[in-house]
Amino acid sequence: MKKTALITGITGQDGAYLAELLIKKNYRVIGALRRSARQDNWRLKRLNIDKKIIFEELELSEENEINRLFKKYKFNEVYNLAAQSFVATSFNSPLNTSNITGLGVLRILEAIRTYSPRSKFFQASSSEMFGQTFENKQDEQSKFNPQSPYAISKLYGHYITKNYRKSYNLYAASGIAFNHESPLRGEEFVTRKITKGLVSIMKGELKVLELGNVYAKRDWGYAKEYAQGMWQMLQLKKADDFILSTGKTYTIKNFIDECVKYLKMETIWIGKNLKLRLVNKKTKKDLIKINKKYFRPAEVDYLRGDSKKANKVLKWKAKTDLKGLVKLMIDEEMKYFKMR
Ligand code: NAP
Ligand code: F7E
Repeated sequence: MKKTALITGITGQDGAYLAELLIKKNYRVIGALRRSARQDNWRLKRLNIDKKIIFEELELSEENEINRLFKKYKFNEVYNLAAQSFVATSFNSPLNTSNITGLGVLRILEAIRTYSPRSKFFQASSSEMFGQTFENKQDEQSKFNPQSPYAISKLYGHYITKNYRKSYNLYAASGIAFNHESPLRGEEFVTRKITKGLVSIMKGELKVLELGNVYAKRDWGYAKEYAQGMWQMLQLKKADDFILSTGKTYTIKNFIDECVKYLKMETIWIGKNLKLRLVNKKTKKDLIKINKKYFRPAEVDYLRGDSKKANKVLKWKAKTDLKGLVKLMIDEEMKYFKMR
């Protein structure tokens, strides 16, 4: 019998990779998307899977829409990937973020409890929940200290998932994923902003790229591998929480250096902090500048995950390192630049 899976956030980066994986595994994939005038499903088209998904409308703030789906289908697995996922936006839209990223999780859990208690549930938790951390590496036991409305909403989603697991004996698992990137990453996130920005500069379509705090450190992995980890979390006998991470951490500045190296651009850094600039070695023209408008009201300075548990129990390990990730992202940036 074919398994049926619901993926909320099917139009996002992770939704696309997870759908690709489940289709390969012969699942019937129900992709939940919210109504939008400019729905083009570019990620699903790029992976050539847009025709293999059954689309259903679902707005995470609407309980009725969620319940309707659970009455219509019997889901073996439910992956909740939908969220207002951009940390910077969460400072401007804290209520919407709390409603979607936080309470949205509860709406789905309530639908599962009421209509489908045997469905296995995956919640996309986030390393942002650790926030300002004082530990060298963060694992499943580390203290949470969230720094944004986004992270606080994710923490609510994380705890309500644990609570429904315990109170109602649901199979409800949480994957605490550290940053994962890919050519399908949204352009507002810093890695994609950099790969797209630098390629546009090389091609003469952009003069200067403006960024915020390039001294922050992140543990960046490859999103496709993280989708695999999410699926593995729902194949166990008992639901649990797992960290997905690479265990390595780099500054945004390190990420830029890796990109510049791969693109063979002759550049040097001049100045520091707000005056920091990346300039063309020959012409001395600015290529990257710092703009205060990209700084956040509260920053997360350092994240580095410890995935020992996922490694031991799931046999999951991140394989792609920073260099490999940069190559993947820039190669595809170049390919689609040529095709325009
Ligand atoms: P993403 O690319 O921003 O995708 C978010 C998805 O949520 C999109 O499909 C979006 O639809 C949908 N969505 C937003 N608001 C919605 C609403 N009100 N109702 C229904 N759907 C809505 O995010 P991602 O990078 O794939 O991440 C997937 C999940 O993992 C998110 O929950 C994110 O918070 C979490 N996470 C991500 C990372 C990471 O590094 N990528 C790390 C930890 C946790 P539209 O296309 O219509 O906007
Ligand atoms: O920022 C700094 C910024 O927006 C990373 C989401 O997927 O991962 C993501 O959240 C860092 C921050 O990702 C710019 O201040 C500097 O320190 O790429 P980001 P994020 O905030 O880490 C977590 C795990 C999630 O759960 C989230 O959903 O880069 N930074 N300059 C900048 N960031 C952006 N976006 N733009 C800049 O110009």
